[in-house]
Amino acid sequence: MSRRYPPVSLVGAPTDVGAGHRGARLGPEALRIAGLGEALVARGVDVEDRGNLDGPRNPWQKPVEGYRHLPEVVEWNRLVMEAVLAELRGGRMPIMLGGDHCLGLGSITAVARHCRETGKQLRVLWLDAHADFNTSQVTPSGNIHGMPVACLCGIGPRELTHLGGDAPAITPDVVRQIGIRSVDEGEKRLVKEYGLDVYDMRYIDEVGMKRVMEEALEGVDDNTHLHVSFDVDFLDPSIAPGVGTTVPGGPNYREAQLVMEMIADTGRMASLDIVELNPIIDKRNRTGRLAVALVESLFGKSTLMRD
Ligand code: HAR
Ligand code: MN
Ligand code: MN
Ligand code: MN
Repeated sequence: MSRRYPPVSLVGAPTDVGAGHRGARLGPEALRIAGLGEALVARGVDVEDRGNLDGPRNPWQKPVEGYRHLPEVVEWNRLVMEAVLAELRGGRMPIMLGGDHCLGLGSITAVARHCRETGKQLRVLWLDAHADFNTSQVTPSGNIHGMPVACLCGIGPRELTHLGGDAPAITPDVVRQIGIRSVDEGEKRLVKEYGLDVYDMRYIDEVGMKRVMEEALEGVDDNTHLHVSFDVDFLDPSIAPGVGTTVPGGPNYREAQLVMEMIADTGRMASLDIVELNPIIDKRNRTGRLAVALVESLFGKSTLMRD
Protein backbone atom coordinates (compact mmCIF):
# COMPACT_ATOMS: atom_id res chain seq x y z
CA MET A 1 0.00 0.00 0.00
CA SER A 2 1.12 3.52 0.58
CA ARG A 3 4.46 4.70 1.83
CA ARG A 4 4.74 5.52 5.54
CA TYR A 5 4.64 9.16 6.51
CA PRO A 6 6.15 10.86 9.52
CA PRO A 7 3.75 11.84 12.27
CA VAL A 8 1.93 15.07 11.53
CA SER A 9 1.02 18.01 13.77
CA LEU A 10 -1.70 20.44 12.78
CA VAL A 11 -0.84 23.96 13.94
CA GLY A 12 -3.64 26.51 13.54
CA ALA A 13 -2.73 30.17 13.02
CA PRO A 14 -6.09 31.93 12.86
CA THR A 15 -5.28 35.40 11.63
CA ASP A 16 -5.70 37.69 8.66
CA VAL A 17 -3.48 40.54 9.86
CA GLY A 18 -1.44 40.27 6.65
CA ALA A 19 -4.42 40.32 4.27
CA GLY A 20 -6.73 42.91 2.73
CA HIS A 21 -9.87 40.89 3.47
CA ARG A 22 -10.97 39.48 6.79
CA GLY A 23 -11.94 35.83 7.03
CA ALA A 24 -8.72 33.86 6.57
CA ARG A 25 -8.63 33.79 10.38
CA LEU A 26 -11.35 31.13 10.06
CA GLY A 27 -9.24 28.98 7.74
CA PRO A 28 -8.04 26.51 10.40
CA GLU A 29 -11.60 25.72 11.51
CA ALA A 30 -12.81 25.41 7.92
CA LEU A 31 -10.04 22.89 7.20
CA ARG A 32 -10.87 20.92 10.33
CA ILE A 33 -14.58 20.90 9.49
CA ALA A 34 -13.72 19.79 5.95
CA GLY A 35 -12.14 16.74 7.58
CA LEU A 36 -8.41 17.36 7.24
CA GLY A 37 -7.45 15.40 10.35
CA GLU A 38 -9.71 12.46 9.53
CA ALA A 39 -8.47 12.35 5.94
CA LEU A 40 -4.88 12.04 7.12
CA VAL A 41 -5.79 9.37 9.66
CA ALA A 42 -7.49 7.48 6.84
CA ARG A 43 -4.17 7.64 4.94
CA GLY A 44 -2.54 5.88 7.87
CA VAL A 45 -0.89 9.02 9.22
CA ASP A 46 -0.40 9.63 12.93
CA VAL A 47 -2.02 13.06 13.48
CA GLU A 48 -2.00 15.37 16.47
CA ASP A 49 -4.07 18.54 16.30
CA ARG A 50 -2.22 21.11 18.41
CA GLY A 51 -5.16 23.52 18.26
CA ASN A 52 -4.74 27.19 17.45
CA LEU A 53 -2.01 29.65 18.34
CA ASP A 54 -3.22 32.69 20.23
CA GLY A 55 -1.89 35.95 18.81
CA PRO A 56 -2.94 39.60 18.58
CA ARG A 57 -6.29 40.52 17.10
CA ASN A 58 -6.58 42.19 13.71
CA PRO A 59 -6.74 45.94 14.40
CA TRP A 60 -7.97 46.59 10.84
CA GLN A 61 -5.95 49.74 10.22
CA LYS A 62 -4.47 51.55 7.25
CA PRO A 63 -0.86 50.96 6.22
CA VAL A 64 1.85 52.85 8.07
CA GLU A 65 4.96 53.55 5.97
CA GLY A 66 4.02 50.86 3.49
CA TYR A 67 3.03 48.14 5.98
CA ARG A 68 -0.34 47.21 7.44
CA HIS A 69 -0.24 45.80 10.93
CA LEU A 70 3.52 45.27 11.05
CA PRO A 71 3.72 44.68 14.85
CA GLU A 72 0.88 42.13 14.71
CA VAL A 73 2.44 40.40 11.70
CA VAL A 74 5.76 40.15 13.54
CA GLU A 75 4.09 38.65 16.61
CA TRP A 76 2.07 36.07 14.69
CA ASN A 77 5.13 35.01 12.73
CA ARG A 78 7.15 34.64 15.89
CA LEU A 79 4.46 32.36 17.30
CA VAL A 80 4.31 30.30 14.11
CA MET A 81 8.09 30.06 13.91
CA GLU A 82 8.38 28.75 17.45
CA ALA A 83 5.52 26.26 17.06
CA VAL A 84 6.77 24.91 13.73
CA LEU A 85 10.36 24.62 14.96
CA ALA A 86 9.21 22.70 18.04
CA GLU A 87 7.35 20.18 15.85
CA LEU A 88 10.33 19.73 13.52
CA ARG A 89 12.71 19.21 16.43
CA GLY A 90 10.28 16.63 17.79
CA GLY A 91 10.61 14.69 14.54
CA ARG A 92 7.14 15.59 13.31
CA MET A 93 5.80 17.12 10.11
CA PRO A 94 4.11 20.45 10.84
CA ILE A 95 1.09 21.43 8.78
CA MET A 96 0.51 25.10 9.42
CA LEU A 97 -3.14 26.01 8.93
CA GLY A 98 -3.44 29.69 8.05
CA GLY A 99 -4.31 32.28 8.22
CA ASP A 100 -3.03 34.49 5.48
CA HIS A 101 0.21 33.91 3.61
CA CYS A 102 2.31 36.34 5.66
CA LEU A 103 2.61 33.33 8.00
CA GLY A 104 4.74 31.50 5.45
CA LEU A 105 7.52 33.69 6.72
CA GLY A 106 7.41 32.23 10.23
CA SER A 107 6.91 28.72 9.00
CA ILE A 108 9.74 28.73 6.47
CA THR A 109 12.08 30.59 8.82
CA ALA A 110 11.65 27.65 11.22
CA VAL A 111 12.11 25.10 8.44
CA ALA A 112 15.30 26.82 7.22
CA ARG A 113 16.71 26.80 10.70
CA HIS A 114 15.86 23.13 11.17
CA CYS A 115 17.62 22.38 7.87
CA ARG A 116 20.76 24.16 9.08
CA GLU A 117 20.63 22.22 12.34
CA THR A 118 20.26 18.86 10.59
CA GLY A 119 22.39 19.47 7.48
CA LYS A 120 19.47 19.08 5.09
CA GLN A 121 19.12 20.76 1.74
CA LEU A 122 15.99 22.94 1.61
CA ARG A 123 13.65 23.22 -1.35
CA VAL A 124 10.53 25.43 -1.11
CA LEU A 125 7.64 24.94 -3.51
CA TRP A 126 5.53 28.10 -3.47
CA LEU A 127 2.14 27.28 -5.00
CA ASP A 128 0.40 30.60 -5.55
CA ALA A 129 -1.25 32.97 -8.01
CA HIS A 130 1.05 35.67 -6.60
CA ALA A 131 4.82 35.98 -6.26
CA ASP A 132 4.53 37.54 -2.77
CA PHE A 133 7.77 39.43 -3.45
CA ASN A 134 6.67 42.99 -2.69
CA THR A 135 8.41 45.56 -0.51
CA SER A 136 7.05 48.57 1.34
CA GLN A 137 8.25 50.76 -1.55
CA VAL A 138 6.52 48.89 -4.35
CA THR A 139 3.46 47.31 -2.68
CA PRO A 140 0.14 48.52 -4.06
CA SER A 141 -1.66 47.62 -0.82
CA GLY A 142 0.68 47.52 2.18
CA ASN A 143 -0.64 44.01 2.85
CA ILE A 144 2.22 41.92 4.16
CA HIS A 145 0.84 38.68 2.70
CA GLY A 146 2.19 40.10 -0.56
CA MET A 147 5.74 40.22 0.88
CA PRO A 148 6.80 36.98 2.64
CA VAL A 149 9.09 35.60 -0.08
CA ALA A 150 10.98 38.90 -0.24
CA CYS A 151 11.29 38.97 3.55
CA LEU A 152 12.55 35.37 3.62
CA CYS A 153 15.25 36.39 1.14
CA GLY A 154 16.29 39.36 3.29
CA ILE A 155 14.35 42.17 1.61
CA GLY A 156 12.04 43.92 4.04
CA PRO A 157 11.90 45.28 7.57
CA ARG A 158 14.53 43.88 9.89
CA GLU A 159 11.92 42.48 12.33
CA LEU A 160 10.75 40.21 9.52
CA THR A 161 13.95 39.52 7.58
CA HIS A 162 15.75 38.56 10.79
CA LEU A 163 12.90 36.75 12.52
CA GLY A 164 15.08 33.68 13.00
CA GLY A 165 18.22 35.43 14.26
CA ASP A 166 21.17 37.03 12.59
CA ALA A 167 20.63 36.31 8.89
CA PRO A 168 17.82 35.99 6.35
CA ALA A 169 16.28 32.51 6.32
CA ILE A 170 16.92 31.57 2.71
CA THR A 171 18.44 32.58 -0.60
CA PRO A 172 16.20 32.86 -3.68
CA ASP A 173 17.70 29.74 -5.28
CA VAL A 174 15.85 27.38 -2.90
CA VAL A 175 12.42 28.61 -4.10
CA ARG A 176 10.32 27.36 -7.01
CA GLN A 177 7.13 29.34 -7.62
CA ILE A 178 4.32 27.57 -9.46
CA GLY A 179 1.02 28.90 -10.81
CA ILE A 180 2.01 32.58 -10.79
CA ARG A 181 -0.26 34.93 -12.75
CA SER A 182 -0.44 38.17 -10.76
CA VAL A 183 2.76 40.12 -10.16
CA ASP A 184 2.79 43.88 -9.56
CA GLU A 185 4.99 46.12 -11.72
CA GLY A 186 7.67 46.95 -9.18
CA GLU A 187 7.48 43.41 -7.83
CA LYS A 188 8.26 42.07 -11.31
CA ARG A 189 11.52 43.99 -11.39
CA LEU A 190 12.54 42.58 -8.01
CA VAL A 191 11.62 39.02 -9.01
CA LYS A 192 13.91 39.35 -12.04
CA GLU A 193 16.68 41.08 -10.12
CA TYR A 194 16.77 38.33 -7.49
CA GLY A 195 16.47 35.58 -10.07
CA LEU A 196 13.47 33.76 -8.58
CA ASP A 197 12.58 30.55 -10.38
CA VAL A 198 9.01 31.25 -11.51
CA TYR A 199 6.82 28.75 -13.36
CA ASP A 200 4.04 31.09 -14.39
CA MET A 201 0.75 30.08 -16.02
CA ARG A 202 2.03 30.91 -19.48
CA TYR A 203 4.91 28.46 -19.04
CA ILE A 204 2.57 25.84 -17.54
CA ASP A 205 0.26 26.20 -20.56
CA GLU A 206 3.15 25.94 -22.99
CA VAL A 207 5.03 22.94 -21.60
CA GLY A 208 2.42 21.26 -19.37
CA MET A 209 2.29 20.66 -15.65
CA LYS A 210 4.18 17.37 -15.74
CA ARG A 211 7.32 18.95 -17.14
CA VAL A 212 6.96 21.97 -14.86
CA MET A 213 6.95 19.70 -11.83
CA GLU A 214 9.87 17.65 -13.11
CA GLU A 215 11.85 20.86 -13.45
CA ALA A 216 10.72 22.28 -10.11
CA LEU A 217 11.66 19.04 -8.34
CA GLU A 218 14.97 18.55 -10.14
CA GLY A 219 17.80 18.06 -7.67
CA VAL A 220 15.51 16.93 -4.83
CA ASP A 221 17.34 13.98 -3.25
CA ASP A 222 17.37 11.84 -0.11
CA ASN A 223 18.90 14.71 1.84
CA THR A 224 16.24 17.26 0.82
CA HIS A 225 13.65 18.78 3.11
CA LEU A 226 10.79 19.71 0.80
CA HIS A 227 8.55 22.45 2.12
CA VAL A 228 5.24 23.09 0.35
CA SER A 229 3.64 26.49 0.84
CA PHE A 230 0.14 26.04 -0.58
CA ASP A 231 -1.69 29.32 -1.07
CA VAL A 232 -5.18 28.16 -1.99
CA ASP A 233 -5.52 31.03 -4.50
CA PHE A 234 -3.04 28.99 -6.60
CA LEU A 235 -6.13 27.13 -7.82
CA ASP A 236 -8.41 28.46 -10.51
CA PRO A 237 -11.27 30.45 -8.91
CA SER A 238 -13.86 28.32 -10.73
CA ILE A 239 -12.92 25.42 -8.45
CA ALA A 240 -11.65 27.44 -5.46
CA PRO A 241 -13.73 30.57 -4.92
CA GLY A 242 -13.07 30.75 -1.17
CA VAL A 243 -10.04 33.05 -1.11
CA GLY A 244 -9.67 36.81 -0.70
CA THR A 245 -7.64 37.47 -3.83
CA THR A 246 -8.85 35.33 -6.72
CA VAL A 247 -7.03 35.53 -10.03
CA PRO A 248 -8.53 33.85 -13.10
CA GLY A 249 -6.52 31.47 -15.24
CA GLY A 250 -5.15 29.15 -12.58
CA PRO A 251 -4.53 25.40 -12.52
CA ASN A 252 -7.60 23.23 -12.89
CA TYR A 253 -8.45 20.26 -10.70
CA ARG A 254 -6.45 17.77 -12.73
CA GLU A 255 -3.36 19.95 -12.94
CA ALA A 256 -3.47 20.67 -9.21
CA GLN A 257 -3.89 17.01 -8.43
CA LEU A 258 -0.91 16.12 -10.60
CA VAL A 259 1.19 18.70 -8.73
CA MET A 260 0.31 17.07 -5.44
CA GLU A 261 0.82 13.52 -6.72
CA MET A 262 4.26 14.35 -8.10
CA ILE A 263 5.24 15.94 -4.79
CA ALA A 264 4.01 12.82 -2.99
CA ASP A 265 6.07 10.63 -5.32
CA THR A 266 9.29 12.28 -4.11
CA GLY A 267 8.59 11.14 -0.55
CA ARG A 268 10.51 14.21 0.64
CA MET A 269 7.74 16.57 1.80
CA ALA A 270 8.57 17.37 5.41
CA SER A 271 6.43 20.46 6.12
CA LEU A 272 3.39 22.16 4.65
CA ASP A 273 1.47 25.45 4.85
CA ILE A 274 -2.18 25.71 3.83
CA VAL A 275 -3.02 29.40 3.67
CA GLU A 276 -5.45 32.05 2.42
CA LEU A 277 -8.57 29.88 2.69
CA ASN A 278 -11.39 32.31 3.49
CA PRO A 279 -14.62 30.51 4.42
CA ILE A 280 -16.51 33.83 4.62
CA ILE A 281 -16.14 34.13 0.85
CA ASP A 282 -16.43 30.40 0.15
CA LYS A 283 -19.52 28.48 -0.87
CA ARG A 284 -20.45 25.83 1.70
CA ASN A 285 -16.78 25.14 2.48
CA ARG A 286 -16.26 23.85 -1.03
CA THR A 287 -12.76 25.31 -1.26
CA GLY A 288 -11.89 23.88 2.14
CA ARG A 289 -13.01 20.44 1.00
CA LEU A 290 -10.99 20.77 -2.20
CA ALA A 291 -7.91 21.72 -0.18
CA VAL A 292 -8.39 18.59 1.92
CA ALA A 293 -8.74 16.42 -1.20
CA LEU A 294 -5.48 17.85 -2.54
CA VAL A 295 -3.74 17.20 0.77
CA GLU A 296 -4.85 13.57 0.45
CA SER A 297 -3.02 13.50 -2.87
CA LEU A 298 0.03 15.04 -1.17
CA PHE A 299 -0.11 12.08 1.19
CA GLY A 300 -0.08 9.56 -1.60
CA LYS A 301 -3.74 9.02 -2.37
CA SER A 302 -3.84 8.16 -6.04
CA THR A 303 -6.79 8.32 -8.39
CA LEU A 304 -5.20 5.62 -10.48
CA MET A 305 -4.28 2.00 -9.89
CA ARG A 306 -0.86 2.87 -8.56
CA ASP A 307 -1.21 2.27 -4.83
N1 HAR B 1 0.38 41.54 -5.02
C1 HAR B 1 -0.74 42.07 -4.29
C2 HAR B 1 -0.26 42.86 -3.09
O1 HAR B 1 0.87 42.77 -2.74
C3 HAR B 1 -1.68 40.97 -3.86
C4 HAR B 1 -1.06 40.01 -2.92
C5 HAR B 1 -2.06 39.01 -2.55
N2 HAR B 1 -1.39 38.01 -1.83
C6 HAR B 1 -1.90 36.85 -1.52
N3 HAR B 1 -0.97 35.99 -1.27
N4 HAR B 1 -3.07 36.58 -1.57
O2 HAR B 1 -0.38 35.40 -2.35
O3 HAR B 1 -1.04 43.57 -2.50
MN1 MN C 1 13.66 16.69 10.65
MN1 MN D 1 0.51 33.89 -1.29
MN1 MN E 1 -1.86 34.31 -3.45
